[in-house]
Amino acid sequence: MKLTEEQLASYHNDGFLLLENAFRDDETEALCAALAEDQRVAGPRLITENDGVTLRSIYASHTRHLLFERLVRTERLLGPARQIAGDDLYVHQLKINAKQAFGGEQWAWHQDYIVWRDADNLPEPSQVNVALFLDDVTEFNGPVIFLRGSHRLGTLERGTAPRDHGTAHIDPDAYSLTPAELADLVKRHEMVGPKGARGGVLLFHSQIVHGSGTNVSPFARRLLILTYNPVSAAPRPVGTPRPEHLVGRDHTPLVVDRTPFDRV
Ligand code: HL5
Ligand code: SIN
Ligand code: MN
Repeated sequence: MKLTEEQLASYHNDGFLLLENAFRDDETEALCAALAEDQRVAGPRLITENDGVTLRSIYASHTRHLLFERLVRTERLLGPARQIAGDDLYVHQLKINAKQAFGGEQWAWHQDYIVWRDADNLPEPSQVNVALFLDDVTEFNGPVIFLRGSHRLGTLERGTAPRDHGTAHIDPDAYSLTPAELADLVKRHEMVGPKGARGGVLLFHSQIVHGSGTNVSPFARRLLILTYNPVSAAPRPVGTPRPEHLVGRDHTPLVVDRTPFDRV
């Protein structure tokens, strides 16, 4: 899979790009089965919703399960991301946001890079997010919503963000835009919520403003979000880094793996 000049231009202009039907149903099913196994083991990489029980996010499945390890090296994800970044890449972060049926909670409006800059010392906003739809994404189950072109605004500084990030996952709530900022931004940046069948891939820039609503539907919206970072923009260690399930420490350039998923 190679992005066309048009697709690349569209990514650079909008800050996101949807590639439909990148993975087959049997492949997303295999990934969901692996996810079900992975989420059985308790630990700090599991994040719950406000009820303290329901799964909200799970981090770093690629460090525990062969299928996810292969996924981060598939040509279908790594190829487009490498074209966009124009550099060798490693995995900065991989998470699956579970957004469960009847109540998967919202993700506040935010930009990603500012969080990784402050918490992890990432030197520049050169990350490429690659989101894989593990379920059909519709207007009903809380699609990610972008402000088109807002990645070109640079970093929207937050006066209120915490200084000490400790070792935890950071919920975008801590970096959220204010209602007044949002109301102003939408005058120039249209809201778009790319939707599509499971197996779709949504590429998005680490500076684009995004968020998503509560899932009030009977359909889960499991979304795998893989963040690649250029090897040349790996963070220099300062202080105590956040744990490896949040911030990848292996900065070796990823090489494409062509092994099919049904050979696991
Ligand atoms: N939860 C991530 C982290 O690194 C940050 C957010 O959407 C990504 C902003 O802890
Ligand atoms: C994110 O901000 O990375 C997650 C948004 C979502 O899962 O809806
Ligand atoms: Mn985000």
